[in-house]
Formats: sequence, C-alpha cells, structure tokens
Amino acid sequence: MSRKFAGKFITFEGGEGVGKSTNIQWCADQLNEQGIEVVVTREPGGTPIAELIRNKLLKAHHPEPMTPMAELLLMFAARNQHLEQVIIPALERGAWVLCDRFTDSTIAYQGFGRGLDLSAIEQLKSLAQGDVEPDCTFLLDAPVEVGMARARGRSETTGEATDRFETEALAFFERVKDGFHSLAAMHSRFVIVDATQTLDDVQTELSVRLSMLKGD
Ligand code: Z5A
Repeated sequence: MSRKFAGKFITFEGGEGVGKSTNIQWCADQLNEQGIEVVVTREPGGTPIAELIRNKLLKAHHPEPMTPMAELLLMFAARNQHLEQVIIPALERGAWVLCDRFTDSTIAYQGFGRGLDLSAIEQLKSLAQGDVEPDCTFLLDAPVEVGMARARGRSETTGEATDRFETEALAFFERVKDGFHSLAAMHSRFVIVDATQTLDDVQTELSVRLSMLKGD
C-alpha cells in the first residue's frame, strides 16, 4: 500500500530528449494558474547533496570506470535525500510534486539497461523509498532515434556537454525503452503519451490527465 498525502506526486519518464523537461514546466504553469502550489524537481538531484551526487553520476569521464552497482547505490542515495528533504515535505503540505524521472528510471536504466538484478533493485527501492509511490507516471514514448535527435538539436543550441549516459550504444537505450514498457504494463499509475505528436497534441493529452487527477 502506498502512502496517501495531501498533495499529488507525478513523475515524468522516458528516454533522452522525449520532452520531459519541456512538458513538466508546461504542466507546472497550468497547475499554478489554477492556484495549485507546484514543486518541479528532478532525479538524480533536487537537493544540494543529491545534485552533488548527480554531478558524479553524469560526469562523462572519471579516472576509473564507475561500476554498475556503485551507479545504482548512488541513484538511491540521491533519491532518499531528495524524498526526505523535498518530496515528502511538499506532498505533506499539499503541494503537487512534478518530478523529472524517479525509480522507474532506475529499473529501466540500471535494471534493463545495465542488467543489474531486478530483485536487488526492489530491495533497495523499499529501503530508500519506503511506501512512497507516484500517483501518476507519464511515460513520454518515442523511438530512441527521435529522442536522441531532439536532444542533439537542443545541445547544439545550448552548448551543453555530453553526459556519461549519452555515451552508451543504441542497444542500451533500446533495452531501457523495453524496461519502461514492461513497467507500464505492470502498473496502472502509468499513462503512455505518444511523444512523437506535436507539442500541442502532447500537452492537450497531459491537460486532460491533469484534470482527471484534480478530480474536475
Ligand atoms: N538515470 C538513471 O540511469 N537512473 C535513474 O534512476 C535516474 C536517471 C533518475 C539524467 O538525464 C540521466 O540519468 C538519464 C538517465 C539517468 N540519462 N539518459 N539518457 P536527464 O534526466 O538530465 O536528461 P535526459 O533524460 O537525457 O533528458 P533530456 O535530454 O533533458 O530530455 P527531455 O527533458 O526528455 O527533453 P526536453 O529537453 O524537454 O526536449 C528535448 C528537445 O525536444 C527540446 O528542444 C524540445 O523543445 C524538443 N521537443 C520536446 N517535445 C517535442 C515535440 N513533441 N515535438 C518536437 N520537439 C519537441
């Protein structure tokens, strides 16, 4: 049984470049206009300590390779800090938390992508996360190549550096995508949104779902 809060916990998942950041900000603006307090945050990260961990996780080059298990443990260390410092207090006071990635990313990337044992991930999940689960998870779904091309387009404009995950091969991202689809088939909180649609169409779909969550 997941814990009930005054606020709603909504996560945005999917591969690189599918539009998570763009649509989170759009959803936050919609909810703010309706007088709802919204906290927009991301994983790994979301607090000073968790952002330090994020820097290590995403840094493309280290003097030694990061082991998959170290990567997994760091994801959960950052998550526990984020939950205790930001997510739970916000949900308790009635805010809606919109989070760019959460534990489904760990199962997809470290489980399906890296091949780490899924039952070990579940054990860590229950230690780090307890009974906190998202109320709704939007899975923005697009072929890997579409997301990669969009992310490339964005980094050409912003000049952002390549991170450690972006150096992985296509097959890795295909396994990650399969992971997200398996999770969506298992959990009713998932809403799959076709992210190849125009941004307007994606946002019309999100708006309908947000109204349902609000109980309109
Ligand atoms: N990771 C992990 O391994 N395990 C974990 O537990 C967690 C994370 C929590 C964090 O990267 C990395 O950490 C991630 C997984 C790993 N690595 N990968 N891959 P991140 O979350 O910071 O970055 P990202 O996931 O790679 O996302 P992104 O590149 O920031 O993309 P996005 O937020 O999904 O997309 P966007 O920036 O909103 O949109 C990209 C561009 O497309 C932009 O120019 C938009 O204007 C455009 N766009 C968006 N939607 C559309 C539509 N519908 N049509 C046309 N253009 C669009």
